[in-house]
Amino acid sequence: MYSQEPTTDISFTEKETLDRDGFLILPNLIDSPQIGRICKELSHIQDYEPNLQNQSCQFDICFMHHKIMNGVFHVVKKDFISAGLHFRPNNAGEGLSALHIAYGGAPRKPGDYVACSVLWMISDFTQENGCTRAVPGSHRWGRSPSEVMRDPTQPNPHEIFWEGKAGTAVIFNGHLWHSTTVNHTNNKRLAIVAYWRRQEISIVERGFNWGVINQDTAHRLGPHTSRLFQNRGDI
Ligand SMILES: O=C(O)CCC(=O)C(=O)O
Ligand SMILES: [Fe+2]
Repeated sequence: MYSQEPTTDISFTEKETLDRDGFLILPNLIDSPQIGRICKELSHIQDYEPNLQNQSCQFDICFMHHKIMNGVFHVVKKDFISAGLHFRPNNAGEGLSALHIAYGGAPRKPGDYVACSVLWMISDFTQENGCTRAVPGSHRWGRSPSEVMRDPTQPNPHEIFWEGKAGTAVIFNGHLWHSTTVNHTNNKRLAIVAYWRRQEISIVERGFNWGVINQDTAHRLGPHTSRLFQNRGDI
């Protein structure tokens, strides 16, 4: 299990960036040996998988990293719970997708955000291999891309690309416009995305069991960390 550095916190400037842009890119959070162990685990998983927290302790860094968890709290401002640790590969030749937001409920007032995601780059992310694109500041607009853009799969004039080395994490507001882009290389681009929700918001909103843990995982994590998930012995 990952052991965190207790003193690391998100800085004032980083909070300002998160408030203004709706995302914060933090490089070098996972070292190469750990990336290697994560890749080995992911090689057993074919495609999209919503509950990596039950698959292996190698992914625990994605919900144990002190600074990242502080960043999530800064966005949602209240107790929060996991809606799953998701394996998000972008296969060679695929990835064209519509700009979207992570939260499907009624529009929220600027500053009153109920969802936050954290994207962990497990491969290097480049524009060539289908890195994520995002529209800075769009979390403050209170509208989803499909309400504003005729075709949200098209480029947006204000979009930027999240490029970075494997081991980089991006904390992003759940109301920020973002999407995957086309992977023009012959290699799979690997990512893990952690979805977080305010505890008061139902996480079974789409009928999935996102964010549940089984008995083995609850035992591995212990009572304190298990509280980040829904503990269900029956899965
Ligand atoms: O894989 C990506 O580039 C983005 C994934 C995404 O949109 C998400 O997990 O919410
Ligand atoms: Fe998304």
